[in-house]
Amino acid sequence: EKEPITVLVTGAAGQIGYALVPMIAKGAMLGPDQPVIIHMLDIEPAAEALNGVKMELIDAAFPLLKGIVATTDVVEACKDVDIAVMVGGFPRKEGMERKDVMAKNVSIYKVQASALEEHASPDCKVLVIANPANTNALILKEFAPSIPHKNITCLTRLDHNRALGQISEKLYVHVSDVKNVIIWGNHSSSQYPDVNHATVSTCNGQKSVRELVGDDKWLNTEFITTVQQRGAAIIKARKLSSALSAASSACDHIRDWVLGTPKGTWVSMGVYSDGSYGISPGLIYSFPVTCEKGEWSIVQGLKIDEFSREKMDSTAKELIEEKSLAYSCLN
Ligand code: NAX
Repeated sequence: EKEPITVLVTGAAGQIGYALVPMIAKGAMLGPDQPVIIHMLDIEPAAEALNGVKMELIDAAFPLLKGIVATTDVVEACKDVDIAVMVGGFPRKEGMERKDVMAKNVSIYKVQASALEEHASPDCKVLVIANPANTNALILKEFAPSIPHKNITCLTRLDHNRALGQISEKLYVHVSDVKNVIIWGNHSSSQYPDVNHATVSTCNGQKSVRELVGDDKWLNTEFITTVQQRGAAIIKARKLSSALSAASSACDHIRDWVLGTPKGTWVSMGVYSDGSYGISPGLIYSFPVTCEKGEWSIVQGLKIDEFSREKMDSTAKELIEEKSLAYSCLN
């Protein structure tokens, strides 16, 4: 039997946490033959609820689950962690300024970065989900300088999967036959869902999504805004934000990162920009990536038209603003 992999979930008593931990324990994140140990961190007011989640994990008798730690102690939570999924954060409440929310998250991510740096496995892979996800990931990177920057990512896979879902619904094809959409930029409504390189597998081979849809107007307007605003639509319908789809996409993100993307397929991940596609280095920006042997690389050489260029730059601009807001909270 394989050695267990230790996965930390912060904010584990919350909605996404509740959907995510059973998926991890069932092998949806690391594979059906990979034993796991789950560490769950939350804050003191949620300690009792967190313990309830632990009780349910015990009651579910998951064969792959080899250990559970439920704690409010950051150091205990981070100890020997191989994968850290950062779901905990401070949500924006009514009447709060953007800057105040940023300040709260900056201080949370600063502390958790240091704990990961000191106590996690040296090659720990980090996925930040809590919003503002890209900027929280950047803060984490700044305060955990000994964790390789390639190990720090944020979640835009949910947006990627939402884009696949919209194309599948439009074309009446199965979602697993659609691939290579791209989410560029920030996990916010400024993101740019791009279908220019996306394809559908048909009995006559791969066909371009743009040709099959045959409606550039829809693709350039409604499709984009539907994906950008999907989070808000879920809140309106459920009176709660997306949880099961976020948890499932987090599993997809880690699974593909660790086990590799299928040949000819890329996915979207928020990663540290190296200047590819003219995006300022030093931002955590969502790019198309392929993964092999536990490492992602940005897909190179895609043709970018003027329409895309403008949208890619405007979401980068928002990230530059968020970055300077975050840095102003450090002083
Ligand atoms: P919940 O409010 O249900 O859960 C958050 C949990 O985090 C709570 O249990 C809270 O006590 C805990 N927490 C707060 N501060 C903490 C700290 N310092 N350390 C550890 N735990 C802490 O929110 P939920 O719906 O689960 O969403 C979690 C985060 O995901 C939010 O920031 C949300 O905006 C973000 N999302 C990001 C998505 C993405 O694609 N990147 C999509 C889904 C989601 O909206």
